[in-house]
Amino acid sequence: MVVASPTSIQNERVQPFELPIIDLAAERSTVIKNIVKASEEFGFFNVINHGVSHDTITKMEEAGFDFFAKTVEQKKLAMPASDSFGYGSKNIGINGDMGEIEYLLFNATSTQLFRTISNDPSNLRSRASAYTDAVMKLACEILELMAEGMGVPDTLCFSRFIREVDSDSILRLNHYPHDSNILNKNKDCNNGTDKSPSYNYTKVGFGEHSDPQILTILRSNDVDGLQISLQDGEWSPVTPDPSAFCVNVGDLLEVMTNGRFVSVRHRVVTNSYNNKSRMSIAYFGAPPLNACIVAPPLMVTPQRPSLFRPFTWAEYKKATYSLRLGDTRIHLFRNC
Ligand code: GA4
Repeated sequence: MVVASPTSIQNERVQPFELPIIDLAAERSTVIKNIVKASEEFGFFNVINHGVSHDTITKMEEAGFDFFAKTVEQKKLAMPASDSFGYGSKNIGINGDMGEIEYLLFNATSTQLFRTISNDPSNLRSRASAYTDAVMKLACEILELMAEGMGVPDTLCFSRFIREVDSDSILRLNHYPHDSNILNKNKDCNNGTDKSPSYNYTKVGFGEHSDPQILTILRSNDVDGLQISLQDGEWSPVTPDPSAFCVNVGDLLEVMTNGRFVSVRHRVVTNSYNNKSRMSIAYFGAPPLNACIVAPPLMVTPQRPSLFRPFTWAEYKKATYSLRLGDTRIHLFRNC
């Protein structure tokens, strides 16, 4: 039986939390040290001076907003859903998870990208292709700094996977529409300024989960909503920074670092007091389906024995898609 996931969040206490900021223009050894520290402690950090041009980012975002402004019929026509790719609304995955979201999901390799988009609204195809190229390079740079920081001699050991032509990387545009009805109610009562609890609500935009891939590079506009789960179990809102990329460790990187880097659970909530829609663009760097996922020998020591058995990305992906969004899957691949 498919049970619907919770769609609203009540009376939750949230502690604000500032993500570590990694300035890629800083001195190399400092950058490496800080990336490793943030990946071990939080699995999340913000990257500034990342080298992805403002133009590439804004053009991608504009194309996304143009697309989501179309009617549902037009959106479905432009991006028919197939193999979980294409346009989706409210349904997340195939096992009954729901959220206050509409999205576009496509394979991030250019040939696939061309297949998913059946016509080209707002130059989406070329803009997504330029954007994906740029963030893929950024992801590789970060993965190479990570490998160096872990002392691995082959510094391409993580990035090589996502550079492959048949990498299974994904690009996802998420649109969390603001609720104009609730806003109008607030406006009627309080000239639109009040955040009165009687009308305010927090709903689930994208339920809690960890990312299954290697590394996620997320860019959002200035509307809040992303929260990460800290070690004490509290949810912490992440302040959006449109000029930065929010980077997080995925399950596969946790496995390939033999548990040193952590793939942390996160979620997106929608708040009635936001008078703008949140738009995020996520690149999920993944290996080819047949890639064998295993920690490099240096990560495994007598003091730190191998935590996971080797497996392919295809196996991991299959497990991921057979489970619910909030289910953990990494433990299924642990050594006994
Ligand atoms: C979470 C991360 C990515 O958005 C995603 C999601 C995927 C989907 O939306 O199709 C999944 C989810 C994500 C993990 C569990 C499964 C698969 C929905 C779902 C219920 C594209 C991914 O790779 O895994």
